[in-house]
Amino acid sequence: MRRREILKQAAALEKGFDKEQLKAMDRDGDGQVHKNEFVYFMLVSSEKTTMEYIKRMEDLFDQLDKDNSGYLDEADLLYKIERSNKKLGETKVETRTQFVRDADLV
Ligand SMILES: [Ca+2]
Repeated sequence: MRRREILKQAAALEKGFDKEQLKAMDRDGDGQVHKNEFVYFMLVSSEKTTMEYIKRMEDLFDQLDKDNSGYLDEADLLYKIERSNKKLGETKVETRTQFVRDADLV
């Protein structure tokens, strides 16, 4: 998209959004435009980023969210620690698990 088109789109967006634009923003198709969907749309339409890059970041999030809760939290951290423990061997597992308990992460 060229600068002229971007400025034209920005001017149009300032006036508000029509039904088609709202539909384009609604990535998950739940009929509502959430804040992140709005931000993605604005970033992509102003060429600050691409949908491909956003998709890559979403995939990275999914990889980090080991328990598929939709959030990154201590459980994901523990999963990562336990996985690295398996690589280090049984003795280290006990030590690290105790460390995690002591740190109130469980
Ligand atoms: Ca939505």
